[in-house]
Amino acid sequence: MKDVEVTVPIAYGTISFWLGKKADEYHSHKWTVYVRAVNNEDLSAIIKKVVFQLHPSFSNPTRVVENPPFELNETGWGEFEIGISIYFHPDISDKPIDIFHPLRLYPEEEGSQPSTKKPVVVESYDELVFTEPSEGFLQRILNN
Ligand code: SLL
Repeated sequence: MKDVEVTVPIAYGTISFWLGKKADEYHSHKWTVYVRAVNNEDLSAIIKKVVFQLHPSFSNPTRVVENPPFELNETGWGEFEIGISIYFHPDISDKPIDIFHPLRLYPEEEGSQPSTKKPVVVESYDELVFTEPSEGFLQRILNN
């Protein structure tokens, strides 16, 4: 559709918890990396899959999530840049969007003690903009 633009605000980020007594050398934290709509709506009308690229120290570091919620849970010991590739349904775009997101496990505030209750959260916002969307795509998001 000409002169139509669809803008979808998204949030992506990581949330991590120190495991406290349950921590061991290689699994000191549990964490989640996610992509979601800012209004928490279901993104599956738009997103076909999200590929999370983890550090090579993880087994099977390329993780594909094909259904919502587009998130991944893991445990680990270190901070690294997570690659996030968002793939769209074929009638929307054949170009994935590639994002890098820093996984943080340790709080940045000086003097803060590790806590099993207070997560370390890093969240970013972005907008997906689709120009001249197809009829099918518009129908799907309007009926969503
Ligand atoms: C560092 N540059 O040296 C970083 C790399 C990698 C973290 C951190 C693996 C966990 C698992 C894991 O946490 N890797 O083996 O399951 O600090």
